[in-house]
Amino acid sequence: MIYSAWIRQLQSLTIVIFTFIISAQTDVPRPRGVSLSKASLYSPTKDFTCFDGTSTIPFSYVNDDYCDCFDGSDEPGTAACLNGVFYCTNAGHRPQNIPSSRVNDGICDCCDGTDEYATPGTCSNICEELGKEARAKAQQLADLHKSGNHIRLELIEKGNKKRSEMALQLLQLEKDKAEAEIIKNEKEVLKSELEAKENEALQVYRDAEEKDRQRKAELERQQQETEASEQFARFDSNSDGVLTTDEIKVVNVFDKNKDGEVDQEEILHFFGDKDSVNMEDFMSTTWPMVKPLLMLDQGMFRPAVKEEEDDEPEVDEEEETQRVEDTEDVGGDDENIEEIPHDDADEQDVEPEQSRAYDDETQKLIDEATEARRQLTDAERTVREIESNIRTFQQNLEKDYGLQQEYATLDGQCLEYEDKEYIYKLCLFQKVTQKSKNGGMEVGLGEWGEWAGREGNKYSVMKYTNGMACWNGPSRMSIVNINCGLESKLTSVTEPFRCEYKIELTTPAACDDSNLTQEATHDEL
Ligand code: MAN
Repeated sequence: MIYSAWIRQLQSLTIVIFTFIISAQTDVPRPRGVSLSKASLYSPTKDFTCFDGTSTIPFSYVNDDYCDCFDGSDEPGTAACLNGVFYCTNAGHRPQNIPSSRVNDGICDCCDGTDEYATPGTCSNICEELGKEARAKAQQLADLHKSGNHIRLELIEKGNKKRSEMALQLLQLEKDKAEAEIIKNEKEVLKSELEAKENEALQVYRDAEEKDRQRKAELERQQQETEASEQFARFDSNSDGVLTTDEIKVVNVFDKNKDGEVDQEEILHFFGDKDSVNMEDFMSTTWPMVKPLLMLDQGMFRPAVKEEEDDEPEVDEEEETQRVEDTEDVGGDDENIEEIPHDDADEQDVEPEQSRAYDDETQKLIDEATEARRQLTDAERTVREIESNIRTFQQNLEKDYGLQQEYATLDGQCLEYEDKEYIYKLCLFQKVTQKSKNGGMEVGLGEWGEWAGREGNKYSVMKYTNGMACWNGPSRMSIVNINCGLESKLTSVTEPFRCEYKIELTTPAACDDSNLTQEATHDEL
């Protein structure tokens, strides 16, 4: 306690030095490290209240090199508080706020050297010099913005024109769409009408086809029947109308496993549990099992032969037009197996619809319906194309092209940048791509996303997202920083983080005088 009281007394002595050193650059008396705007908060005639309101201390405690306030507001001119703020006027250049912990630390932070007042001579005042440089730079920037602003104004004019033209075009497209839809509806009606007629005419052909199919099926059935009864007669050696096990035992084709005899198992297979089969059983059960074996033994299905008429064929032993030798299967004799008759005339009757010949009237109806279908397809395509154009126009009209449409004419403009390895391409408001100079495919580094500048300067940064997936990582994306320049060009492309690209773009669209003022204000601390 004694020690701290002694320190406090000692510090009081320095108050004169610390507290009442009035800034040389201004008439307003204020403690060291206090800005003009805060001077009124430090009144030597009153106690001082910490900025956070937590305590009130005698004014003599301000800048006494002892930290009394939690927020460090009592020690703006010393390094006593870790969180204090020291203000340097930097006359001739920009004023600055530095952490008061840097006061008298041997390092010159302020260009006027006031932060190192304990060791006069350590820091010289270089504010004039810096200020001059900064002013020259600012002037250059102002000049650039001024020249660029002319171009920007042109861009604004063109941008607004483009947008109003687009709005008009959109209106026109809506009208076109309405008309195209009327045409489409008409074509639909026409198509239905003509297709109904076409269908009616074709039904005649379809009916004929169906009749023909049924006739052929019947013919086929009859052929099967004839064939089966012939074979039955052949196997039924005593011609008693019943095929017995004894009769089939001597016919090789019933020897399914080709072991030289027709055994019980084989008889069971062909006759079921019966000792004999009549013609009816034979046709329905035995013949369908025997026929494939017979044909297999012959080594083939027989080639087609001509049939006299497409009527029910009258086939008997004498009239058989062709016979195929069957030396082994049917009892090993020379008996022939009749070939399955084939209706040659049928082939002309059923042809694929496309190649079928129609009568002139039907063909005319088909042609008219085909043309109506084609016209409807065209009309539908036209509507779709107009709709797609409408969508594009709507999307473009919804895009944010800056406060005054200054970026509108840049939409779709592509700019390239080459480094050692890649060629980068930014198509504004569309996408960013990267192509290796060693070949290979183009890699998408992002599609137009949004403006992403900080508050108050939204149009200074563009974000392109959802690029090609990074190997084992997220989608590639690109950030485009925009600065004023007399022409639109990319001045640098880097990849500060893997698959995150940083692009510097200059464009006259960003040469905005009011922006410049904002920036300048921002720099004034
Ligand atoms: C490619 C390029 C690079 C990227 C890697 C990630 O080589 O797109 O920019 O860093 O892929 O695998």
